[in-house]
Amino acid sequence: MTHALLVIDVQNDFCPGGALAVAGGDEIVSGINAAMNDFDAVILTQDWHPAGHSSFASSHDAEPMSLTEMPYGRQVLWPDHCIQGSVGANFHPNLTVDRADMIIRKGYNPAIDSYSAFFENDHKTPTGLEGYLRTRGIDTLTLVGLATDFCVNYSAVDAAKLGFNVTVQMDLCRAIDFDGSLAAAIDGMRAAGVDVT
Ligand code: VGL
Ligand code: ZN
Repeated sequence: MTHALLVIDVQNDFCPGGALAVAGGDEIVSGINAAMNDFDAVILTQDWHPAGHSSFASSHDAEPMSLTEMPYGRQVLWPDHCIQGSVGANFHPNLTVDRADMIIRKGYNPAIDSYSAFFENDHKTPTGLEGYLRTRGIDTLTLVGLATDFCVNYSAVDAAKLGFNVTVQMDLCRAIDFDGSLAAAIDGMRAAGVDVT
C-alpha cells in the first residue's frame, strides 16, 4: 500500500478574511502540517481561476450563491475567488508547502468549474492527477482541506469511483454548508464507498 495525503484548497480565499471564507478554515492548518509526516506522499491542490471565470456570479450579473444551468449541469455562482496569481489564491501562509511532492491546479478552464482534483465539472475532462497517482503506485488516499461539501466531496467521490481506497478525515476539513450541502455530501461520499471518519 502506498498512501498519499491529498490536501484540498487550503488557500487564503477559503480562510477567514478571504473572498469565499469557510468558517474555521484556518483552524485545520497546523493539524494538516502535522499529518504530512504520516504519509508516503503529500499532494496539494490549488483552486486556480482566470479573472472573469464562468463560476463567478460577477460574470453573469447574478447574486453570489445563486444557481445557474451550465452546459454541464447545475452550477453555484460564487463570489470571485482564487484568481490566478492573487494573494487569495496563495496557500495559507502557515501551510507547509515545502513538504508537497506535487501541486495540482484546477479550475483554470474559463468555461468549466472544477471542484474535483480529478475531473472538471463536466465529469469528463481529466486534470492528470489520476495518472500521477497511478504511475507512482499510490493506491490509498486520505483527503483533508476545504471545503468538505464541495472540493473535498467531489474529489473523494471521483477517487473512490476510480478505484482508490479513500478516507476523508473530517477533523481536518471545514465546510461551506450551503443549503444542506454538508449532509448531502456526507451521504454521497459514504454511498460512493468513501470512509468518512
Ligand atoms: C471550492 C467553491 C468554489 C472548494 C472551490 O474548494 O471547495 N468551492 N471553488
Ligand atoms: Zn473555485
